[in-house]
Amino acid sequence: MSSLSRRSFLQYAGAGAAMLLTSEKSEAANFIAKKFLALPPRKLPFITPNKDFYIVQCCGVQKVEVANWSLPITGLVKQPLRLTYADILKMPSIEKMVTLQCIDNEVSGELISNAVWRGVPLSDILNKAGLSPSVADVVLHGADDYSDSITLDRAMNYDVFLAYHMNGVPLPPEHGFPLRAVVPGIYGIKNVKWLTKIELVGHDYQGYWQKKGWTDEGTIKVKSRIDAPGPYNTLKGSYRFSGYAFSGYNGISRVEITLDGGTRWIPVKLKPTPSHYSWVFWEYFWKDPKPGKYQVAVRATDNIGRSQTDFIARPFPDGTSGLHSIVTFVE
Ligand SMILES: Nc1nc2c(c(=O)[nH]1)N[C@H]1C(S)=C(S)[C@@H](COP(=O)(O)O)O[C@H]1N2
Ligand SMILES: [Mo]
Repeated sequence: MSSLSRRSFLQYAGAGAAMLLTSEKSEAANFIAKKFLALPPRKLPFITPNKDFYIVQCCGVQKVEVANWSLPITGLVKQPLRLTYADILKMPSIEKMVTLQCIDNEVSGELISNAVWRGVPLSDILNKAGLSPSVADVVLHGADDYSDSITLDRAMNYDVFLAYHMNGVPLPPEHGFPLRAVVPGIYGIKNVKWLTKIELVGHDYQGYWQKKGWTDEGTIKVKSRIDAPGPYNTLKGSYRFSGYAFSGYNGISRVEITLDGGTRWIPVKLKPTPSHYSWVFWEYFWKDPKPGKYQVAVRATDNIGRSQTDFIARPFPDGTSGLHSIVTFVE
């Protein structure tokens, strides 16, 4: 494996990191890095408590009263349906651990969290209504006039569900109470909150973000991050690196770390993970490192062989890519 160019590494902290990149070899840069840019490690729980779960929406948190709420299933159906909250709670439910990530999440970013969701498979609800043969897309409408769609194929897969519980309690208002879509493997955009209507249409539907040029597919890209140490820290000796890797719905088969800017890649230890739809935590014990300055990066591969690319992409139009890289000093 050839050495990665510096351009192919993403730096952690905006302006300061850019400055470091351009004058990386100078003592002054080292001084600046050590003095000002060191950030503490992230210590993440594997399941994100609801109060810490990231929140993103276009148009503010919607307040929905269950008493005034019901969910119509309309459009190209044999039998239009309207389900109350009580109807939905009575249906057979499934529970899955699913990590959610915003399409706007940087490779080193915070817009990703993991929860256990309970709800009703969308396919059960669609089958209740009965599908016309011409259905192409299932449109998910939210109380904020937000909408997005998934293909009928995807919708009929049993892992797509309408969730009413998050980590064992009713959805908090900011996460979509009373009902939201959970679509494993697809960025947050299609995990519509505050559902008000499910509509079946015969064409390729363009939702809120698609009308602004964002992806209509939304497949999550393989990504990994270094959470400990934070960037620009000085280690005093042996150190346990840690972080996460995430692939959407395929699980993670391998995470590798480089301590020398990409010349040599070393497999790290993956922690047991109960769900293919969740992030995977990894660890690497670096024993007796020699004093110096190190360019550290990680890369992940999922269970269907998709590898994290070093190609740097901005969020628009279909999500970020690149490698998360940090500078680490050893004294
Ligand atoms: N109704 C509605 N649902 C929405 C959105 C929105 O703006 N309105 N934003 C989406 C986006 S971009 C993301 S990343 C996820 C975030 O879900 P969370 O706030 O529960 O983490 O909600 C999605 N569902
Ligand atoms: Mo998002």
